Amino acid sequence: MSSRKLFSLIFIRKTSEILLGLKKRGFGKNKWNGFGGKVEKGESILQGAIRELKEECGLSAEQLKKVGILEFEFKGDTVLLEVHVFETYKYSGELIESEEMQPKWYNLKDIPFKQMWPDDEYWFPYMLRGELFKGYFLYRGQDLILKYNIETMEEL
Ligand code: 6OG
Repeated sequence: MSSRKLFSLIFIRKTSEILLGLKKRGFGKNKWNGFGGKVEKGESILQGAIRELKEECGLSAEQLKKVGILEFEFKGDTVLLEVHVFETYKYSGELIESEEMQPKWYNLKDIPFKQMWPDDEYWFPYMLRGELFKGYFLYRGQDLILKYNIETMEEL
């Protein structure tokens, strides 16, 4: 029996920059990623996304748009991660470093893929082109992608 865990992943955008956070602890430690985390019981995925963004970098998102859904499996592990990816160009509040994340704006030309989850290099181009996407990745450990598939979607 496999079980599914729901996560949010949020990217704040400017025309030529994207806000990433260096994860300081836990799953994905020392990798740059968007902000986000587990969706808790009793909240929607969107509510979870807004909560995590605020907790991890101090910003309040307005008009979060869902741009992708990613599924991750790890060989030998029955848990399937379902990650809902959001972006927004509209936000308020003051950017802060939290116990979990050290935020930094990156120019779109300088995204640090070598210090990110290996899957990001595959699906970021869809997000940056403004296409909606669904992706599936099978990992062995946390560094090697054994199999993957990405498709563009009309709607999510
Ligand atoms: P917490 O452990 O902080 O949530 N996440 C991934 N993001 C990418 N780009 N690739 C992966 O490949 C990921 N697996 C998980 C979802 C973990 C955060 O990390 C994301 C959450 O935003 C395996 O609660």
